[in-house]
Amino acid sequence: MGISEEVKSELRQLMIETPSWAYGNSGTRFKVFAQKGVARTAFEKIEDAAQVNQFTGVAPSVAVHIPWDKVDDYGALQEHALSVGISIGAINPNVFQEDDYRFGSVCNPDPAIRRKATDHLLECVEIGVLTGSKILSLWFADGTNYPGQDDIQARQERLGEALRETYDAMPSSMRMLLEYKFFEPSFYTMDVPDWGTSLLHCLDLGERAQVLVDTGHHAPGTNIEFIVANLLRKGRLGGFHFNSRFYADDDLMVGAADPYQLFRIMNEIVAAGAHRTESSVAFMLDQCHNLEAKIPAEIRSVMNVQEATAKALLVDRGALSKAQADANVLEANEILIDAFNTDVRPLLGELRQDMGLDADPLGAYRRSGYGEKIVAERAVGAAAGWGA
Ligand code: PSV
Ligand code: MN
Repeated sequence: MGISEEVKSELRQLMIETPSWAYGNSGTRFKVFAQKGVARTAFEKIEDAAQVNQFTGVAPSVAVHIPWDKVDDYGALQEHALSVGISIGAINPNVFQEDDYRFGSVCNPDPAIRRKATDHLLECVEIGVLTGSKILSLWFADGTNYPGQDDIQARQERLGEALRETYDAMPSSMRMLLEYKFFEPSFYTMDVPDWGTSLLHCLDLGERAQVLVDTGHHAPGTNIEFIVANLLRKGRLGGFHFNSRFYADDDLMVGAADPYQLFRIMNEIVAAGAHRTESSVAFMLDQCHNLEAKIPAEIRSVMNVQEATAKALLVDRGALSKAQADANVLEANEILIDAFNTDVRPLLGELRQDMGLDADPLGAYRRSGYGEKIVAERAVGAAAGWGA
């Protein structure tokens, strides 16, 4: 097999999950700008996610957020997904948008509120079972704004208790991913601010608890690939929330701000073979398209992840190992840079044609008329969104 055939066959294995919330209206705390044709229901978000899969061929699942995607019949939601060629991916409980959660959810000093939050996590385990999902993806806005506001250690204990109860309720086919975020909405302490805290809880829980790395959740300058490498070594990298950021948790299209960082992350993934079908690392997007059209933005993002991965697959690993063993710093660095600077777009075009797809997913989507169709069909009724 020639190098490009090898790269293509590896690339075919990389699947990327898109988030239902990317298809709803979103914004900043200053303004949500409504877009025409935006999905009104969880069912329509799934139809939009199916478009991304149709044109890229590698986005076969959609993550849901509960209650944003709450429906009466989750079996029907799953069937709808299957009927448009995709499946329901990670279930994301939402315990951050009710007045009760002002001082936290599972870390709240009030046991009644902790009970309510944990019950929601348990409900999401059930929803996972009903929809055939294999991932419960947890993120907590919990934390404090002022020193002394609450007992840091007690909050960790409360968190551990809720996670334990939830973990024990999961079927053996389900994994729990625990996402960290260094600040926002809490400004003094977040209860899960970093990968160390997440990993400590995962180690306590068991093998099916793993860390989720949201690329926008680090202090500027953090070496994310180093975190990825360490979690991979220990089998505790559960997955990603890909997005890119210039300043904080900007939730912009992955690869838009710093394609070289995305390449360095995917280089660690490829080095460990974690892009392959047998890997359990979940490659998910977590983005909000406040200005740009949503479906093509998700298509673009999937393509960006594929491009970074293709470049990582082009790294000459044999030559790199030799240069590293010889402590040939310049040569080793050049090998990475050479791969990063390769234009992989023709190769990806070929791969798509091999898969029976259009070489140009964005052009094909635009020509399909789906964008115009949803503007016409969804003119009446309220668009989905989380009203930020
Ligand atoms: C929090 O900022 C976060 O990254 C979590 O993953 C949430 O589920 C998601 O964003 C909501 O947009
Ligand atoms: Mn996230």
